[in-house]
Amino acid sequence: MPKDIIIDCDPGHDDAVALLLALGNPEVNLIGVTTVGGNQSLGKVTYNARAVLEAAGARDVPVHAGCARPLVREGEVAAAIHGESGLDGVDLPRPVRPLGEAHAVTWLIDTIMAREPKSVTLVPTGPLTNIALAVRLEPRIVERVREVVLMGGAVRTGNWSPVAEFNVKTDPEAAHIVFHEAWPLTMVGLDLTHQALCTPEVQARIAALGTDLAGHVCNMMDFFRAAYRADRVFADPPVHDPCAVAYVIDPGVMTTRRCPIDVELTGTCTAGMTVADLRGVEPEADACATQVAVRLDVEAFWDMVVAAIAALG
Ligand code: PIR
Ligand code: CA
Repeated sequence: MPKDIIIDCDPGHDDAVALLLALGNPEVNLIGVTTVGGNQSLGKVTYNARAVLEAAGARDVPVHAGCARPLVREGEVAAAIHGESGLDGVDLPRPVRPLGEAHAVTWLIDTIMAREPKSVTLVPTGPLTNIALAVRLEPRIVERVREVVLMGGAVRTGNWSPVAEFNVKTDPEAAHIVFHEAWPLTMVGLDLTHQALCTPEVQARIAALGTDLAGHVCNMMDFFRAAYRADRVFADPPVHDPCAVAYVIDPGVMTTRRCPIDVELTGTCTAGMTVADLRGVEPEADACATQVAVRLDVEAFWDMVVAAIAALG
């Protein structure tokens, strides 16, 4: 039985690949997509989410727009890395199906509460604003959700500050709420996702599929690579967000370490940092609900992504 998942995202080149992996892999069933202001404005990322689904032929997956800005702080976009549209470098078909009417937060709550307990996995790949609001509005979702597997945070080096990652750093108060709830939570942060590099070899495998969709992915990766190269840290772009989906599909694709994780809110140079307590022996699952992803099986990961794009035709 495939696992039901909801991706809460801000597409975004890597969010787009996360959506494709979820759509093309038989182990997961994408029951809906919610969007949040992050990489670009809410309007732009919501359009992009719909366009990606359209390009993948997924016309029946609902999209619901959520929060336009963080809970407390001013919004910040990542135009330097994702462009003015949030998904620069690719020309996707115009989405035809209308946007879902309900706000993402109400839709998330209603969907989770209406389904079998512990059947829905949440996969946030943007700032955690929608998820934080949902859990405050309806705390019972904590018990109903199967698990939360999110892309965000960093134990070691950040990307939006020396120690903080974009999704957590742009809405740390929301992240604080989400990390402190009792649901099982896996943090797939930069420590893991910086291993998921779209090398020319990987991209050649995607290009060789020869489909329109594979062509779109290659165009996205060309833009993403150029943007990352401008920073002169990465020769190839780390494709963050599909790593979280990959973990839901097969937890064996990465190693994890169980540990308490807190979110820094007040530090003068550390706001938005995820502070993982790695001291001492690893706690048991019943004593600690959070874990951090550490090492990726890079081959297995890209095999999964290529197979999913192939399956979508
Ligand atoms: C990626 C992102 C934001 C900024 C940079 N520099 C790179 C987006 C990705 O979509 C991913 O979800 C997360 N935020 C990585 O920090
Ligand atoms: Ca993202």
